Amino acid sequence: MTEPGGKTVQKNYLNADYSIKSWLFTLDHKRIGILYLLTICVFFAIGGTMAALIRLELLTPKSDFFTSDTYNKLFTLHGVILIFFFLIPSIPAFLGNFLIPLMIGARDVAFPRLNLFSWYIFTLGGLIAFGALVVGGVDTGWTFYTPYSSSFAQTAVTATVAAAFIAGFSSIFTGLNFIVTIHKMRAPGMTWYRLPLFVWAHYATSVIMVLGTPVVAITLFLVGLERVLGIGIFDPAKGGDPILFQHLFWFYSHPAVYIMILPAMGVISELITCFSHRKIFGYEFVAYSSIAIAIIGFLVWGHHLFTSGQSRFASIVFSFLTFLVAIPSAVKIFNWTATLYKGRVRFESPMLFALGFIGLFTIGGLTGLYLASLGMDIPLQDTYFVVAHFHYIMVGGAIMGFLGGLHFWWPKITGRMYPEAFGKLSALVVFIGFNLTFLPQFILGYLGMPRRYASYPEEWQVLHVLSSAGASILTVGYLITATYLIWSVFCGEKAPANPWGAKGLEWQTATPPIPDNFEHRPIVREEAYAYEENVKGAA
Ligand code: HEM
Ligand SMILES: [Cu+2]
Repeated sequence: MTEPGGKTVQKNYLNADYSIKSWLFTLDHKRIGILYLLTICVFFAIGGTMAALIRLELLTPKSDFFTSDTYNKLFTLHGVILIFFFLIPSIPAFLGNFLIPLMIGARDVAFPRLNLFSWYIFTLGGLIAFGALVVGGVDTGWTFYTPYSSSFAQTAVTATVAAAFIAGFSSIFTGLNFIVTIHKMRAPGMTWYRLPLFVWAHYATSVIMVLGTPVVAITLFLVGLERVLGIGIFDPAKGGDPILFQHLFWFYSHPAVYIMILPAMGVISELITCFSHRKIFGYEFVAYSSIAIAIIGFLVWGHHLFTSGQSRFASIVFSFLTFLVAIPSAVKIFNWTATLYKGRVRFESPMLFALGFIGLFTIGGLTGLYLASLGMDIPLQDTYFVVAHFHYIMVGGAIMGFLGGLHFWWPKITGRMYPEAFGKLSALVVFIGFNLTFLPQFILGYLGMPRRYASYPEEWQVLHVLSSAGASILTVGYLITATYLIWSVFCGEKAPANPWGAKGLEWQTATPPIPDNFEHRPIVREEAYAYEENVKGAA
């Protein structure tokens, strides 16, 4: 079916129908994945531009470019857009949608209409958020801490929390869709222990989406109600409790950080096995560690409240549980490393992103343990150390995983190869730019630089300038990637069905896949990643 030579152009999901209408009303999970990709790229560009402006302001100790008010709005816009409208949906909504049915040998997700609807409400939420943030701006930070956000902020808080509330439904529906799809639509022979680890990771992520998102949705709804009706839930002047907000917010938002990272871990597992040409070491451990992260992730939110006055006993328990959540994360790192060891490793560009992920996520995770240590968190709380910690995970980890996955599946998705040398260059530039941006921030935090300020004492300027320089390099890295990927869609070499010699059902169908995914329903007869292992000592 994929044989070249025959003149007839094969029908695939891209050329099946070119009209705009066919895209806007599509029920094909692959096209919906592409719709998400386009939308989140727009949000990434917006949030990224805000980051550039923030780094511009921080070039100098005084606030010369923006007033403090504008600066507050900048970092809020940056955080809200990038967390709620880029990082959370990025891998699941784009790659998850595109790949899960292909990987399990299904024709589509369980509820295609709900899937399309999810994209619409996501986009609607994004537009409202962007509108609110541009028209009035919001200055509360992405965490919307009360009572400032509920009673005092004069900015467009209500519209922004409404936007996040609406987008939340898209997350819940996507999670639901994935769970049912994975339970019900696996091809014959695709047992749970033959599922690709990408699918396991998305299963765990979906559980968090379904169980966690309603909590933050209600919390944000209450902030809106308090602003509009003045009911006293969070404002102490009205008999409310501002700390209650922090509990409810982090009860979702801590697990949500795993919505951002687990799918990336799923991507990395796929890349590491494929480019080591070896079955992943300890498949069950990697699969179950995703589930463990999803469960323990719900028990550690209190590590965001160490300095809020919660009881010392609570802090000790939360600190302990936070250390526990590092174990399943470390299991993954260990098993990836063990897979690389003795593997026939090829350093193609997706693999470079994967190796970058491992290094950067490790730094992010380990510094999380510093923050989880009660004594350390007191001086470090709300400093740049925390900023550096989560950027190492979210930008160094999640975005590296996103780029790795994007490069890996790009030929399958678009039917074109990108220039490999540019892929390698971009992985390198992004890695260097990233470290130069965020390493100095650990030092700044250690020295005591608080987060969310437009000005700072002069002696910290050198570190800030380094960080801003790194951000410029990082931007160049992203721009290079965007350029050659877009170029490849039009001018890239035609991609074969399985350019990396990977295992997995998605590689066994045509490139790009046909509208119904497979000509015949596949039957699975092998474990996942059944690479020939008899290569001892081979170079
Ligand atoms: C090994 C796992 C991790 C540990 C032990 C850990 C620990 C912590 C701790 C204790 C804090 C609170 C710091 C403070 O405010 O004083 C924190 C903050 C944060 N972490 Fe992590 N973390 C881990 C993984 C992650 C992951 C996977 C992500 C994201 C994908 C993440 C994102 C964040 C964010 C966004 C904040 C700050 C939120 C804010 O105040 O704006 N962390 N982390
Ligand atoms: Cu947390």
